[in-house]
Amino acid sequence: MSATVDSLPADRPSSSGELSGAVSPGAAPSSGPPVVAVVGGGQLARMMAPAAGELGIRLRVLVEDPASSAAQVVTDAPVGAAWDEAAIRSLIAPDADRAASVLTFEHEHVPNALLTDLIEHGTPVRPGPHALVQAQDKIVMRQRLTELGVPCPRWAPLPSSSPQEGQAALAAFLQEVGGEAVVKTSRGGYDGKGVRVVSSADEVAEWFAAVADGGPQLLVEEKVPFTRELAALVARRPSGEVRAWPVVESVQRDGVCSEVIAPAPGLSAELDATAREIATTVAEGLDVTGVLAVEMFEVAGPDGTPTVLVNELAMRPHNSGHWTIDGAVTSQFEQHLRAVLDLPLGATEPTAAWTVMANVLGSKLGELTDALPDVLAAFPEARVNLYGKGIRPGRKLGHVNVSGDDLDEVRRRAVAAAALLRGEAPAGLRAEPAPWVEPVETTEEEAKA
Ligand code: AIR
Repeated sequence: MSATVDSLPADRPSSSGELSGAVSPGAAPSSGPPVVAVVGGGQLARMMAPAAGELGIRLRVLVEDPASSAAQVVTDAPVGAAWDEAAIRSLIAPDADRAASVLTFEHEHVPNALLTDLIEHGTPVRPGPHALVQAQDKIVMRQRLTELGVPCPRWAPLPSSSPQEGQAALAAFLQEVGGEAVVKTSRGGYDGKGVRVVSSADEVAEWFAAVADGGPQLLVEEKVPFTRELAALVARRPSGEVRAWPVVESVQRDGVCSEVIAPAPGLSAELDATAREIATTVAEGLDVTGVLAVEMFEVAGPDGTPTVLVNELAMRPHNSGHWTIDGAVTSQFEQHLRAVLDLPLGATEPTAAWTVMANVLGSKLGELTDALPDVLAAFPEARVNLYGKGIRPGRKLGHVNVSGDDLDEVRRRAVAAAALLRGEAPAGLRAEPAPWVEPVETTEEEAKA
């Protein structure tokens, strides 16, 4: 069987007499470090690698392509598709001696029937398929959240019996909510894909046609008049421990997250606690293990006091938590590894008054690293994280974290650094030193060089 956390080796003298957790020559593989198998080779798997390295945990990542983001930094990265049963079985146990301790994911597009079978045959799968289905299917998610009493926008599943019936139900919902609503595909969408704001049922005619062809069912939600978007991030381990990070504000552009401000400015302690409680209720109610991101709308309640409605769930590290890499005691990537291995969770307190994360969405540059000389010179305090991905318009290619005491300044600099990486140079940028960075004296010769 796999090396479970229970069978982790205690420190013991190695043959050289030193204390070591390393596998001694000839030791049974089960006494080696835990191996976390991850399905998906994008940036989220890539960002697990530094945390795994620090904790001495091995990562084995199923990548779509040998050049994918995670394959560039993880040495054990077999190539295969997330829907390919043989590839996932081989990821878990390439041979009898190298069984993974646990299987986890960096996206939700995985076959649930296989996961159930793996669990029945003794492989821990975290989060489990009974939880994951709520992040894969928005209708299942809305039904369950409604049962749990979690506040959600008004919603309805759209019948898939025929395009006419579906369109009629959508027209009735539009009338009920007053003209505009959001139609979503129940499965397969992310980052603004599979989501459309409509004011007439004709605007998604081709989606209804796709449903008739066997495509995923549709649902409709009221278009919430939100004041801003928030995200509550928690981690839960199988033995029940849950930890929540401070609630953040996420700024979206064209349906894609462009910035995250941690903690959410001006959020009352009450609403921060409410949002964390909702995320904890969801994690416990859905039996989520690992990191759970709960995206929320902040809306004015009946008496004008701000309150929240749940928008989406993600059961994996999430874009709204990238700030934790540089702005919290424990990053979401380390916490996810701890949680899926059922290790004690780390502290979630912020390490700075403010951290702002700015995404690099697409770039005019041929190669992002070409901007490093400029961006690192102009923003020595910035934590730049590039994902090694091919450049496409709007694609998440990297992010920048900046922390500090002055929110306006922190935000301005994170956004400006991300702009440089997108190949857009704000005028006069290089002339501006960071206000909190001591200017370095340069000699005349150095200045000329
Ligand atoms: N991802 C997963 N769900 C949502 C997002 N953004 C991350 C994962 C996945 C990658 O984005 O890391 O592998 C896919 O990015 P792209 O740009 O290829 O679509």
